[in-house]
Amino acid sequence: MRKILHVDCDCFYAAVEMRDNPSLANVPIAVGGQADQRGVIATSNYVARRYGVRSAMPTAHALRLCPQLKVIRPDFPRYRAVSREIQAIFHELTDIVEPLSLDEAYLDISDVERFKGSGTWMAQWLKHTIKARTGITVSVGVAPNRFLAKIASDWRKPDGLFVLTPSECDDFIAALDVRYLPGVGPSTRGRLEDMGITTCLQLREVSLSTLLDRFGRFGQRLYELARGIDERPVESVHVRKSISVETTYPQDIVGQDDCWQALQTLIIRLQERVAHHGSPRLRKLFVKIRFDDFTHTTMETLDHQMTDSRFRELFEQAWQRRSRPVRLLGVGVRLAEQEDPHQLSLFPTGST
Ligand code: TTP
Ligand code: MG
Repeated sequence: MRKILHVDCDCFYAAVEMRDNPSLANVPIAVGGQADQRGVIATSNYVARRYGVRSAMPTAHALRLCPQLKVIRPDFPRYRAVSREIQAIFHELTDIVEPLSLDEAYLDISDVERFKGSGTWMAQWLKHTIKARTGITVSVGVAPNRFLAKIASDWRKPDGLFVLTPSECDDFIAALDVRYLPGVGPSTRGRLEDMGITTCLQLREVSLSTLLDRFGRFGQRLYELARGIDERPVESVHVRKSISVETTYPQDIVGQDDCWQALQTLIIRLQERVAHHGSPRLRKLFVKIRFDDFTHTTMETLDHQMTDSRFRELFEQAWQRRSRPVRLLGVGVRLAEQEDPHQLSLFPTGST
C-alpha cells in the first residue's frame, strides 16, 4: 500500500503578492492582465473570491463583480523563486517529488522513515516549514494513491490538511460526487447525470462494457476511479518529451475569435512553463482542440520557436476540421532530444 502526499499552495500568485506587500492581505486582489488589454485573471485572493472573482475570467468582468479589485501584473521570476524554495523543502522529506506546476506537487512518502512514517505528521511538518520559511500557506492531502491525494488537498482548502487512511477510502469514494474524478468535466458529468449517476457508488453499479461503450477508453478509467484504483506512480525523474497546457471549459466556447482569444492565454502559460523547465530546445509546436461532439484534433508543425503566428496557423487548421463549439483547448511543444549526461560519462575523457 502506497502513501502519497499532494501539496497545493493557496491562491499561489496572490499569496506571493500579499506576502511581499502585507497591506494587500485584507483587500480583494487579483493577479492578471489589464482590463483594457482584454486581460484575464490568473488567480485571486480569497477576499476577492467572495465576490465571485475566478481564474481565467476576463479582468473586465472581474472588475464589474468587484469594482475595488486591485489587479496586479504577474511577476513570474518571483513566483518561480518561491516555487524553488518550496520544492527544496519537499526534497528534505523525500526525493520522489513530481511537480505539476509552480504551486503543486505529488510526493511518494511510502518509504519515508522520519516522523515514524506518519503521513499526517509529515504533512503538518511540511505546512509548518513552508509557512515559516517562505510565508506561503499550502493545503495538503494524504491518501493511498494520486487521485485521492489530489482530492484530499482540495477538501479543506485553504490552509487544509485532510488525510484518507486506507480503511476510510472506500466510504469516502462511494459518497463522492463524480465531478471530483479527474477528467470528469461539466459535459461528462452531464452525460453521467443523464444515466442517473451523480455519485461514485452509482457509477460502480454500471458495467465496464457499458462504460466502454459510452465513453470509449475513458470508460475504463471511470470504472477504476469509482473503485479507488489508481496505480499511476509518482514520477520524479522522467525524461520530459513535451510540455503542454490545456483547459476544459465550463461552457463550450463558440466561434473562432473567442477560441483564439482563449488559446492566447494558454500560450502565455505555456511560455511560462517552458521557461520554468529551463527553456529546453524545441522540436515541434502543437495545438489541440476537442469539440462539443467529443471528436478531437491535434495539429503540429516543426519549429524551434514559439510564436503567436505559428500557433495561430495551427489553430486555424485545427479549427477548420470541424468548426463547432469547443470544450477543450490545448497548446504544447515537443522537445528536441536531450543529451544524456550519464551516457556521456560512459566514455570518460583520457581513457584508452
Ligand atoms: P491553482 O492551484 O489552480 O490556483 P491557486 O493556487 O491560485 O488557488 P487555490 O488556492 O485554489 O489553489 O493554480 C496555481 C497558479 O497557477 C495560480 O496562482 C495562478 C496560475 N493559474 C493561471 O495562471 N490561470 C489559471 O486559469 C489557473 C487555474 C491558475
Ligand atoms: Mg493552488
